[in-house]
Amino acid sequence: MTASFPDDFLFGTATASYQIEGAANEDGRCPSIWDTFSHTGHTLGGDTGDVACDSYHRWEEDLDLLADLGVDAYRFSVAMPRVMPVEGGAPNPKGLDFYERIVDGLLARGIKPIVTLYHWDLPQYLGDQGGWLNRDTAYRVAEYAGVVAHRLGDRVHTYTTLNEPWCSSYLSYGGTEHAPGLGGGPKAFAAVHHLNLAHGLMTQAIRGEAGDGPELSVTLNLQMNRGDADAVHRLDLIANRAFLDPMLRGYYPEELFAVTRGICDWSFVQDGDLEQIHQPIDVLGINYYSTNRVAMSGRPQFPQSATASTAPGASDVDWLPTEGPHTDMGWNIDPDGLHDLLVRTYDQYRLPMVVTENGMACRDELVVEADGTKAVHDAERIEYVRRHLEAVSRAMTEGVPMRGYFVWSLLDNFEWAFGYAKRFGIVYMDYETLERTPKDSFRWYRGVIANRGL
Ligand code: IFM
Repeated sequence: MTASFPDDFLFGTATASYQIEGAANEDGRCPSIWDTFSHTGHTLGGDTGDVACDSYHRWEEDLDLLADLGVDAYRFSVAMPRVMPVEGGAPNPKGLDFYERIVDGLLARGIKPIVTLYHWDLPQYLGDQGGWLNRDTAYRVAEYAGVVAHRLGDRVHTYTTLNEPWCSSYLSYGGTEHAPGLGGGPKAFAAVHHLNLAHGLMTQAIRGEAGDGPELSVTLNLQMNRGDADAVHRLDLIANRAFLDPMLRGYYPEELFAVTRGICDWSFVQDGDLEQIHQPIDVLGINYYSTNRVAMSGRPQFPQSATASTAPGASDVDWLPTEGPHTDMGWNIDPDGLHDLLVRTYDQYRLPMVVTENGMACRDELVVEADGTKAVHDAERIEYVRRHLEAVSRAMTEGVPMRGYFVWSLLDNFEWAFGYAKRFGIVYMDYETLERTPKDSFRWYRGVIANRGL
């Protein structure tokens, strides 16, 4: 074996509500900012999450796939629009029932539920009041977290407050790539802070309702940047430390204020906020796909119109072309980057970690074999996952406490602004028939899990 993992290491796969559930108008669910965004021409081909993988109806089939795969844990997200569909109203029992069925269905199959509470599908009624630019959103989302924790309690192994707040702030309010696509440049810093505040309030609400049994965590897509040292440092402050430091150390770095002077006065940070944000958590989730090559651009920090070619949140930095090979997303393949990121993050923050997402978009093709069975031969994805698991194992050998690894994703699904054009699943989705076909990577990963190693 080139890498082996302990028995308590969690092998799993991950998904998110809006990306797989569909059933957008059922059982009382209200629209989210992603329904609005996708229905107003902001996604490739006008794709929406209306049907997606229809997991809202086919959840048992999906849980059976997980059981067949032999995973230790499954990471999925709860949709606030299902649970709190009416502004100021009572929780929706049908929404809570749905997630309870999933949790109980997982437990019945011997699979640990890992619940993400916010994976970007903010109710539109909160979006209408400014979304994450509005401080009140943090309090509403924390209330919802408490409602979910009250119902699901300690049946959940780990509650994750937020998924990738970098995306739900910079890409969503600074840039235009993600809902609501505000394109407000430095306005995104208010969203950053309110997401941080939500994280702190959510952890307290979850602990209050679910007790000390479940683990608490947050998932960050920390950047691993290479290239010009000034640019790397600038992005470390804006993309990484703007979240890590308040959550895990209780402060914003002074240098972050310095590099944003003149464009953001941070007056939205109120007395006592940092104490609220800085709450004990058990494990840090890391989503990792690729690395960036960066350089200072010579442009001023934050012209109002940041473009996709600039680093969101830092318009004075350019993202340069990276060395190949690249995935179908155009992202470079750099497993050493994962190793280096895990080692660096542990050196600085000393928390156990779990890779909550890692995987590859490929141009998968469904083929019909001579015997009539359907298959997808995704050797590239197998190689990608194998090399990244080796990188995790290397970090562990060097003393980094890694608790698990989750492939993104169980199913091909709605890839946000790219709609259904990008396939990350280890199970192929036929979007016409909604038939699920396990790919070669599914069978390969099953072997890895069974052998506890490569
Ligand atoms: O599909 C997304 C997921 O929702 C968040 N992390 C990155 C994935 C691939 O882009």
